[in-house]
Amino acid sequence: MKTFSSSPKTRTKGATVAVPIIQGSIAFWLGPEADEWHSHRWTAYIRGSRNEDLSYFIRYVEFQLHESFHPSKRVVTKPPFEITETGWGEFDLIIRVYFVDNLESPVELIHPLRLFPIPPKEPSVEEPVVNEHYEELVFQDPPEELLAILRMGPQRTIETELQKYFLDFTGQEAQDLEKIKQAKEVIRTKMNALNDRSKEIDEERKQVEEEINRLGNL
Ligand code: SLL
Repeated sequence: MKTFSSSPKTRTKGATVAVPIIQGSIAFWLGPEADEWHSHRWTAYIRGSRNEDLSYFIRYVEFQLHESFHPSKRVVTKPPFEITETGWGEFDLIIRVYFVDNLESPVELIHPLRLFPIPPKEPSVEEPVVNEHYEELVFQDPPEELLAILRMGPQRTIETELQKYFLDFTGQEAQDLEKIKQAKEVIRTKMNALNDRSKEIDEERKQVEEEINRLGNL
């Protein structure tokens, strides 16, 4: 979870908005005939969890690639926020998300580009390697205008050629809530155990005190 907040200038008070986003990459093996330095074609991206157009609150996205790519920094100012390249190796992409409101500091995400399936299996030109992660951008006390934009939400969804490979994160929010519920249960159980232990210790202390008194009276 990325939490950040804006300059104090135009902050709202007590407003928190979380926007789910997906960072991902999809890589195709280009087959046995392909040039060994360009064995894969891959696309890395930021997308909405329901393929919403994110440009309502994202101004642009900067993709920082491995230095073997020229140029290694790519800026995408329009949705879909994605870049496509060919290459041979895996590396961590740095993805910087800049917001429509300049007061809001950019957020940096690290995306591990994956070209080879885990666990390893025979390469296939049909089946790409999909690596997607769910993230939540949490805006705390955003500027008035941004708050209004965030509350209004996305105005449209976008379609891309790769969307048939996207993973389904629509259940993620429900899953997060379930995890919180389970965590609360674990904490409750531990609290009960601590309370029991604390009562035992009180009891032991009482016994020791009684013993000391008894010895003192001898
Ligand atoms: C590795 N640490 O050794 C990584 C580096 C770099 C991948 C991977 C460049 C392609 C090009 C490319 O694929 N770099 O030159 O256009 O696995």
